[in-house]
Amino acid sequence: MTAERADGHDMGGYVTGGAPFERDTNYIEDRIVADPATIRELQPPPPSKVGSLGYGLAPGAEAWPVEPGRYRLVAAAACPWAGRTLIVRRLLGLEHVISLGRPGPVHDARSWTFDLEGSPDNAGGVDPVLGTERLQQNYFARFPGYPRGITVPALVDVPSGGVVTNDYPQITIDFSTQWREFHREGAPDLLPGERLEEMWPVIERVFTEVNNGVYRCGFAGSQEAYDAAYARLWEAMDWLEERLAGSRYLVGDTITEADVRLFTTLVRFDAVYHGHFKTNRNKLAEMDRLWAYARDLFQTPGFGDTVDFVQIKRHYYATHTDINPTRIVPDGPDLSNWLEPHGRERLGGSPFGDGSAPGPVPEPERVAPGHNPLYPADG
Ligand SMILES: N[C@@H](CCC(=O)N[C@@H](CS)C(=O)NCC(=O)O)C(=O)O
Repeated sequence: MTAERADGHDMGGYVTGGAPFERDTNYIEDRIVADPATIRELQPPPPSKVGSLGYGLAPGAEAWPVEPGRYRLVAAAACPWAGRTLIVRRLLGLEHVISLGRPGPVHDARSWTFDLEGSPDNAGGVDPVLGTERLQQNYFARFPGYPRGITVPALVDVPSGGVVTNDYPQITIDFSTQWREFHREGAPDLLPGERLEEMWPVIERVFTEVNNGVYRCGFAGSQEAYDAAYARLWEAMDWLEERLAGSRYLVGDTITEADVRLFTTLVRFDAVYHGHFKTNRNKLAEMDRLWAYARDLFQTPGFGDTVDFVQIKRHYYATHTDINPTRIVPDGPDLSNWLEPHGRERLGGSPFGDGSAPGPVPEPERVAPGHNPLYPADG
């Protein structure tokens, strides 16, 4: 990050002095769709920070065709927004049609680098499919001098090497709706038609108050902004704690897109947000229902098996040098508790409804031993 960035953060990184944190939600809004001609005919979507369903292209955006093997998802395991795409890709079984490029956990002012330690994929610090060292090169291949954040997740067109979209709120929706032909057998319906009306307001509130709420605490530029952000976050956490009393999942009795979006924040909560972002009224592990719910998801194939706690901690503590100038990564907390029984089965429901769980994670994408209690260092 630099001071010249179009999103204006000016305190050497992520914090704008004296001000509340404002997320830059301007994306490359192109979409990869099953039927480009039809999508071009549909009405443009209303402004949204959570994506849209049933609408056409945003003004100025282009439609790209769904095509197996053509696109590469660049997703750092560290990042919660990228984490959504990793989970949904796996739940739907899209690994065989959309390949995965994995940057290391830390990026500098010039962006994410393909230097993931221990990954055979990235030997020599170059993505083996894209041939680039930095994701910035793929942004520049499409838009020379691209002035905004070089962010993950990004979908890259392999033949041209250019980024097609980094519009993460839309990417997972399009995985569900546009790539249907390539979903695995037994893939869950993460956007069930009969639940959408209930789901959108939940997704919206989870985004503004929780997903983004933790960042609002962490990157607050004044005591006042932090205090307000903290109160706002915990009001939403208390709402979720209540909401999860009667039903196993956030919306209904099977997993949906809403659960994916909440999970990526909850799984980072005690590991980083509680300390690094000062969201410390209490730990997630001290909230009975939310904690049991988060463990339930963690233990569901497709969720916990995408989580790399070592990369997550390293990313936050070493990248946000304005709030952690020493870049020291804390040793704690003990994360083995994610595997404790959750007891949520008694609420009924089942994660995949009429479908089935995804199989094991393909070997090259497996989280390294010791980075997640599902894959112990000595196992
Ligand atoms: N750009 C999006 C979300 C994606 C995002 O922020 N990803 C982070 C990692 S968690 C990133 O790539 N940051 C690089 C940067 O901002 O330079 C937003 O701010 O809403």
